[in-house]
Amino acid sequence: MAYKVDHEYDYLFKIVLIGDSGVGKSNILSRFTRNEFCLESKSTIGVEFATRTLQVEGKTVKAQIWDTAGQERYRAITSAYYRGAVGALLVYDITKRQTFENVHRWLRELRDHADSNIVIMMAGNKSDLNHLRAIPDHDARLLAEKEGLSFLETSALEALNVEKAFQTILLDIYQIISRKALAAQEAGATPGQGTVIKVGDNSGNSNTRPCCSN
Ligand SMILES: Nc1nc2c(ncn2[C@@H]2O[C@H](COP(=O)(O)OP(=O)(O)O)[C@@H](O)[C@H]2O)c(=O)[nH]1
Ligand SMILES: [Mg+2]
Repeated sequence: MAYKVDHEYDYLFKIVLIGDSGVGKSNILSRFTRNEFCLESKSTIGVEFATRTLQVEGKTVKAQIWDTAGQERYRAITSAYYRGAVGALLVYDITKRQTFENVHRWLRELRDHADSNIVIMMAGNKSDLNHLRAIPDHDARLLAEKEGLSFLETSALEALNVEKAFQTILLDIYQIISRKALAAQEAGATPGQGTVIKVGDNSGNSNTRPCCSN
């Protein structure tokens, strides 16, 4: 839940990371929340979520970003993962066509399990591997337009567009809820009531795993 009551932040938004195994979800998360990157994949040890607090339009927003523990490999992500999520970062690997083809599957999964108003950003990760590119930027752009998604190519390795991807999602979410709050006010809701956005379980703390510990 997010209430405008805590001095620590104005809003708490749950965002889920989805996409095929190996596309770089966990590294996007560690890049965004800890500015770290791991060369080896450690999909067996999963974090539940990690958080980062940042400013969006002058408000303090705590992004609570959920990562899988590799369940996507077995197509076994439960609906609890999506519950309360207001944003999703759907990641594919620009060097692996199959991960792009599977974007449709992930969109279906979101449609089945997530809130219908969820903000979705598609990210073509590993843009640093341009010489191995299998998906032209143009193809992804067309798909994003058709499906009504935002789109960016990212590199967790080179820290390219990771920040921008999350900033864009958070800004979109913020604008949607601001509009809703305004509409509620105009409809005569009691002034002074905080905007409440359900974002699932809020135990508050980031639950991180060691990455690249040596
Ligand atoms: N070159 C490159 N490799 C990446 C990038 N992001 C992740 N990787 C590598 O891809 C592999 C899978 O990454 P991981 O974050 O575990 O993917 P996940 O299964 O989607 O969580 C690891 O070996 C990472 O080092 C990137 O932006 N560029
Ligand atoms: Mg992972």
